[in-house]
Amino acid sequence: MFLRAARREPVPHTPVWFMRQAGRSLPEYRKVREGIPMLESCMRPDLVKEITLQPVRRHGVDAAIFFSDIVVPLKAVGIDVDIKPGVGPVIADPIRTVEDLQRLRPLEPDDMPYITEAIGLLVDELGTTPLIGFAGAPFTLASYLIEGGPSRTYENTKAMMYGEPELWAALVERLAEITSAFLKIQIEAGASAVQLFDSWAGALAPDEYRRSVLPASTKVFEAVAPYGVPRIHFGVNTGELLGLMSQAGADVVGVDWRVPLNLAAERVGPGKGLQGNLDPAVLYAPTHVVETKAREVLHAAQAIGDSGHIFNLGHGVMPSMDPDALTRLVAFVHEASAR
Ligand code: 1CP
Repeated sequence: MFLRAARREPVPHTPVWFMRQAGRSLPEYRKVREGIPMLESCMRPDLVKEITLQPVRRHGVDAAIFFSDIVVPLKAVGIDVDIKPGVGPVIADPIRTVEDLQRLRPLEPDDMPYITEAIGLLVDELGTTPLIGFAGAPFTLASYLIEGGPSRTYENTKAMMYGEPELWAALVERLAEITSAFLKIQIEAGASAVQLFDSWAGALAPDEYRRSVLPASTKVFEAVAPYGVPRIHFGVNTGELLGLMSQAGADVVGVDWRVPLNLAAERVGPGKGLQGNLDPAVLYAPTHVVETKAREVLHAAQAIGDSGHIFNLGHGVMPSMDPDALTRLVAFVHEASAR
């Protein structure tokens, strides 16, 4: 269902999955992760398999998203990165100069045997449920590498982008190669779709995105095009960038909750699928409100016709969310969209 919708083929109902569906909202996740650091858990195929399957079992979503993190390939090429609880990715020595760039070597297929193994286990177990592979886009990865961790303002990132355009171009070029290699490893192991997360690209004005980010992200989409798997492109707060993110080469554009899908359809242009875009915070409201809002999303998606919509939240599941509300939402979307 998910793959057919991503290819804009007719579907009996709208498929649904949730960004960050695997993770802290689930008690069974907290249980298996107990005492195991985040990055270590990403390198243990048995755990990756179990955590990826948990939301599929519990919610009946139409796709699994591979349990990993956007910084895992950076770790694999030797960057000193850790994921700190309550903070996110932290880089010990940020990348800020031409010399620093030398530390970012290419990602080789043999660098991540644990990814290939985990995906192999998963594909066997998942049967007909597709597995979505993913990677961080060059801009979002660069923001962590340059800032040294999460940022609200991206001042060091933008200082390099505006002030040292050649260094910036070399950095995002290298990241495009690493990201392409990471996606290829996942597809070759059995992932049947990929999502490129440019989570923080919304910090940029369209002209700057076009100049400083679009070429590198386009390279990533071109690198995986020959595999023919659907490619999704998503970022938060990217209302003004949807046309450019579509242009980068996505088959499906992920939309956050700020732009109604009928408007997003005009921005991404003809022939593209849409993914989204219920405000995650709606899940904290009573069930009838969740259903009214979900119906509004389904209705707005009609702008692209009967197919091509993948229901999702406008960003990730939040740790304090009631998992039962998510399970109910999956059932509701299936029922309300039945054709
Ligand atoms: O200990 C924990 O449980 C840590 C929380 C956590 C989890 C569950 C992190 C730290 N990463 C992940 C897994 C993860 N990360 C997945 C697979 C799970 C799923 O989606 O079901 C995915 C797709 C990601 C991708 C990711 N990591 C993104 C892009 C998606 C998005 O949310 O926009 C980003 C920006 C990251 C960085 C990151 N990793 C972790 C955190 C808390 C963050 C964000 C920190 C920040 O605000 O910058």
